[in-house]
Amino acid sequence: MRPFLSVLLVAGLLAPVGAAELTVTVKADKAANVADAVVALIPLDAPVPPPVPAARNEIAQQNQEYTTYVTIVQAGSTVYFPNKDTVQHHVYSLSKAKKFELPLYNPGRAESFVFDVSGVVTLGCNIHDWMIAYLIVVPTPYFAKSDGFGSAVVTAPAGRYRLQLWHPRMAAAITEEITLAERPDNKREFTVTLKPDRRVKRGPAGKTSGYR
Ligand SMILES: [Cu+2]
Repeated sequence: MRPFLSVLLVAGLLAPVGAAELTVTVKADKAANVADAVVALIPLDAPVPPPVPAARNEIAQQNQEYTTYVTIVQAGSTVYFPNKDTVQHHVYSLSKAKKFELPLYNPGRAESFVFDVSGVVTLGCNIHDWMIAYLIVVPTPYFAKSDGFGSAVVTAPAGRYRLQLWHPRMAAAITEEITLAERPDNKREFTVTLKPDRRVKRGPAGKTSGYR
């Protein structure tokens, strides 16, 4: 071994960095918990590990809804769009991060795409207006989505990161620098302003429409 490398090893610089855990709590103006907020940590000093090839990312169509309202994947990941319904669906996105269209396709089929540009991809279906979902493509494997308590837990190596916080109803993402210590109780709390929920309300279940 070259002396330079041994020195680095002795100094611990090449040893695996200890894991850290960060809990981000997201609240809205009136103290309500915010679910479906996206927290991503982009390493500032360390290289970004590539996406796990075996990970299966899926946004299905079921009961004429997208199964997940907000989905996060690392840039370079493949996402499948299986139709698990008994009716045909269409998928489109006009977003800069990925413009695409899957023409009407039958139950049982699953189209897939690779999403390699970071950004927000808004998904719709031109048959069912109320179907909307967000795919957030981030340049890092370290991310989490807040739960019903407004809590998102991200595990990452200790170190310095650019933290990005986003929600479909926020006007813009919040970005800040954060340093994670090698311990499980790193914490950060955000209070955000949410725009009104613009989702198209689905008609009452009993009501018939030509497209159902
Ligand atoms: Cu549809």
